[in-house]
Amino acid sequence: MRTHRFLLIAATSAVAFTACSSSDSAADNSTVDTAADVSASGGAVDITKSRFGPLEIDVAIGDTVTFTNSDPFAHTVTSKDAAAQQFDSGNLGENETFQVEFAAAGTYAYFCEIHPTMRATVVVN
Ligand SMILES: [Cu+2]
Repeated sequence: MRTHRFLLIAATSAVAFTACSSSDSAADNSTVDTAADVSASGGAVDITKSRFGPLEIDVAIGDTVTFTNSDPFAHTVTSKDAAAQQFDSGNLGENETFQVEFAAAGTYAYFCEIHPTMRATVVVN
Protein backbone atom coordinates (compact mmCIF):
# COMPACT_ATOMS: atom_id res chain seq x y z
CA MET A 1 0.00 0.00 0.00
CA ARG A 2 1.07 3.54 -0.53
CA THR A 3 2.19 5.54 2.43
CA HIS A 4 -0.49 7.62 4.00
CA ARG A 5 0.59 11.20 4.08
CA PHE A 6 -2.92 12.36 4.65
CA LEU A 7 -5.73 11.82 7.06
CA LEU A 8 -9.16 10.46 6.44
CA ILE A 9 -11.63 11.85 8.88
CA ALA A 10 -14.97 10.22 9.40
CA ALA A 11 -18.11 12.20 8.80
CA THR A 12 -19.01 12.05 12.42
CA SER A 13 -15.94 13.88 13.62
CA ALA A 14 -16.57 17.26 15.06
CA VAL A 15 -14.62 19.23 12.53
CA ALA A 16 -16.04 22.69 12.27
CA PHE A 17 -16.28 24.05 8.78
CA THR A 18 -17.07 27.59 7.96
CA ALA A 19 -19.98 27.04 5.69
CA CYS A 20 -18.69 28.41 2.42
CA SER A 21 -20.11 31.76 3.35
CA SER A 22 -17.77 33.96 1.42
CA SER A 23 -18.43 32.69 -2.08
CA ASP A 24 -18.99 36.19 -3.39
CA SER A 25 -16.04 37.79 -1.74
CA ALA A 26 -12.96 39.00 -3.52
CA ALA A 27 -11.79 36.50 -6.05
CA ASP A 28 -8.16 35.75 -6.60
CA ASN A 29 -7.10 38.12 -9.34
CA SER A 30 -4.24 35.93 -10.46
CA THR A 31 -6.25 33.00 -11.69
CA VAL A 32 -9.19 32.00 -13.79
CA ASP A 33 -12.74 33.12 -13.20
CA THR A 34 -13.92 30.22 -11.12
CA ALA A 35 -10.99 30.27 -8.74
CA ALA A 36 -11.32 31.48 -5.21
CA ASP A 37 -8.57 32.03 -2.72
CA VAL A 38 -9.41 30.36 0.54
CA SER A 39 -5.92 30.04 1.87
CA ALA A 40 -5.56 30.60 5.57
CA SER A 41 -3.41 27.78 6.83
CA GLY A 42 -5.39 25.63 4.51
CA GLY A 43 -8.40 25.51 2.32
CA ALA A 44 -11.65 23.74 1.79
CA VAL A 45 -13.05 22.14 -1.31
CA ASP A 46 -16.69 21.18 -1.38
CA ILE A 47 -18.13 18.55 -3.67
CA THR A 48 -21.69 19.38 -4.62
CA LYS A 49 -23.69 18.19 -7.62
CA SER A 50 -20.65 16.34 -8.90
CA ARG A 51 -18.47 19.43 -8.98
CA PHE A 52 -15.41 20.34 -7.02
CA GLY A 53 -15.67 23.86 -5.71
CA PRO A 54 -13.66 25.88 -6.19
CA LEU A 55 -12.27 24.34 -9.34
CA GLU A 56 -8.92 25.81 -8.44
CA ILE A 57 -7.80 26.51 -4.93
CA ASP A 58 -4.61 28.30 -3.97
CA VAL A 59 -2.87 27.41 -0.75
CA ALA A 60 0.56 27.85 0.79
CA ILE A 61 3.23 25.22 1.21
CA GLY A 62 2.42 23.12 4.24
CA ASP A 63 -1.26 23.91 4.12
CA THR A 64 -3.91 21.27 4.44
CA VAL A 65 -6.84 21.13 2.08
CA THR A 66 -10.03 19.56 3.35
CA PHE A 67 -12.34 18.01 0.79
CA THR A 68 -15.95 17.43 1.81
CA ASN A 69 -18.43 15.40 -0.17
CA SER A 70 -21.81 17.10 0.13
CA ASP A 71 -23.45 14.84 -2.41
CA PRO A 72 -25.61 11.92 -1.29
CA PHE A 73 -23.43 9.52 -3.26
CA ALA A 74 -19.78 8.63 -3.35
CA HIS A 75 -16.94 10.51 -4.95
CA THR A 76 -13.19 10.24 -4.75
CA VAL A 77 -10.44 12.82 -4.56
CA THR A 78 -7.66 11.27 -6.57
CA SER A 79 -4.46 12.83 -7.83
CA LYS A 80 -3.44 12.58 -11.43
CA ASP A 81 -0.55 10.26 -12.09
CA ALA A 82 1.69 13.17 -12.98
CA ALA A 83 1.12 14.96 -9.71
CA ALA A 84 4.22 15.46 -7.64
CA GLN A 85 2.36 14.24 -4.60
CA GLN A 86 -0.02 11.35 -4.93
CA PHE A 87 -3.23 11.11 -2.96
CA ASP A 88 -6.42 9.13 -3.16
CA SER A 89 -9.34 9.40 -0.81
CA GLY A 90 -11.01 6.20 -1.82
CA ASN A 91 -14.79 6.38 -1.83
CA LEU A 92 -16.05 9.33 0.16
CA GLY A 93 -19.63 9.00 1.26
CA GLU A 94 -22.02 11.81 1.98
CA ASN A 95 -20.53 14.38 4.37
CA GLU A 96 -17.27 12.53 4.62
CA THR A 97 -14.09 14.52 4.48
CA PHE A 98 -10.60 13.90 3.26
CA GLN A 99 -7.52 15.98 3.99
CA VAL A 100 -4.27 16.37 2.14
CA GLU A 101 -1.29 18.30 3.41
CA PHE A 102 0.70 19.78 0.55
CA ALA A 103 4.38 19.81 1.36
CA ALA A 104 5.76 21.27 -1.84
CA ALA A 105 4.90 23.99 -4.29
CA GLY A 106 3.24 22.90 -7.45
CA THR A 107 0.02 22.43 -9.33
CA TYR A 108 -1.86 19.33 -8.34
CA ALA A 109 -4.56 18.16 -10.68
CA TYR A 110 -7.05 15.70 -9.29
CA PHE A 111 -10.28 14.07 -10.30
CA CYS A 112 -13.00 11.70 -9.19
CA GLU A 113 -12.39 8.11 -10.19
CA ILE A 114 -16.10 7.38 -10.22
CA HIS A 115 -16.91 10.38 -12.40
CA PRO A 116 -13.75 11.10 -14.38
CA THR A 117 -15.14 14.29 -15.86
CA MET A 118 -14.96 15.80 -12.38
CA ARG A 119 -11.61 17.54 -12.32
CA ALA A 120 -10.05 20.33 -10.34
CA THR A 121 -6.72 21.67 -9.22
CA VAL A 122 -4.87 22.61 -6.07
CA VAL A 123 -2.16 25.23 -6.55
CA VAL A 124 0.48 25.36 -3.83
CA ASN A 125 2.77 28.37 -3.63
CU1 LIG B 1 -17.57 11.57 -8.34
